[in-house]
Amino acid sequence: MAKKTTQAKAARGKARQAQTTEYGEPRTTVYRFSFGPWNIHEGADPFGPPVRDPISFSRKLPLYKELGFEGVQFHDDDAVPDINSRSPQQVLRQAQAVRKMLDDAGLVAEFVAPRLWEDPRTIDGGFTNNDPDNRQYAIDRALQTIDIAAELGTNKVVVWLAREGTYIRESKNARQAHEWLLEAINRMLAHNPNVHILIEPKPNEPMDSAYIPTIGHAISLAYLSDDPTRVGGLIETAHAKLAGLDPSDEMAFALFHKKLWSVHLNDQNGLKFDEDKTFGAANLREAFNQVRVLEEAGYGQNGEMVGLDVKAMRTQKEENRLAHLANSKRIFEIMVEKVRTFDRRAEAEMIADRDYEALERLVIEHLLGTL
Ligand code: GLO
Ligand code: MG
Repeated sequence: MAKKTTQAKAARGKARQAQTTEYGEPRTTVYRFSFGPWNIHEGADPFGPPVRDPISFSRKLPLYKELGFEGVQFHDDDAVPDINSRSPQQVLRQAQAVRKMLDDAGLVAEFVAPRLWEDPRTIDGGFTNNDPDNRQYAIDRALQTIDIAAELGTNKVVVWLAREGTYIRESKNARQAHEWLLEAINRMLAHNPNVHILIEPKPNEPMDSAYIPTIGHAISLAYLSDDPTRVGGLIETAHAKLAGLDPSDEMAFALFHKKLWSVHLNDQNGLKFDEDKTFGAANLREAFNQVRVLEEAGYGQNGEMVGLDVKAMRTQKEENRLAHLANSKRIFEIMVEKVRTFDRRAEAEMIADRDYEALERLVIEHLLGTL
């Protein structure tokens, strides 16, 4: 009887512990998920043919709800195809039509990002292009993206600085390039007093060396801008790993600055091409730690979404073309449970005792479910 009572007490204690953070606050975050239309993908590599047929945006839209996603991430030309051949009024009209499609489907736009890497004028970069006409084109397109975002009902604009960097260092003046980047951000801030700019750092690919390779670089630029409260970041797991950094520490750094406004969770198996693997597929422990950092900081409680920038494997057949999205969401949710049920008391004791071998085993056995 006595044993039973102790067990019941322990179970109650565990349940209580599972519902509160390490600081005793209730864990209430209900996560909302997002992805971009580019995450339903043709599948191709530089050496072979596409393995899946492309599908149109309107056919992708109903899949969001079916998969349990609520947020749509956009490039400007995902919302407005042939963007360069339309007048400003036509661009806005098309954005309004997309907003209606979103409303009808019960979805929201999370952010819009100017696609500054596919136009011939941005081959050598947009904001840091050596040609002033090309730089102007990049700025105009970024400002137009802000207008599109407003029509779609979001104030978040993501800037992935894809081609802002070099294949050959001597081809650009890096110091000057950073000045141009800051100028572009200030122009965007001035264009609309509500816009929030999320810089998405990445160290390489397509360029050999990219400017603003980490979140630390992005945040230092934010503080130099005309309104630091409106410039923050989006961290992608794979990008941090390509920079040789731990994604959860990168996220913690941005959270400390209150500047983590979106994430692109995925995975990356070492220093290779940008793989955009299913979240947790390469390293479960790193996935656990990312979720842990997000959960502990209350990420998601101010409307931030859990974005999954994942792609189906290049050779995946048509039939299972959405599994990477469903699986990434599922793995995130399992990790939330793992974070909430981690034995914090044992952890605290082991830390106090500096018994890190025990702590390591506790983490691994918890993840394996063998405790
Ligand atoms: C590529 C990036 C890309 C961006 C997207 C939004 O490596 O991760 O997918 O996230 O274009 O700007
Ligand atoms: Mg990304």
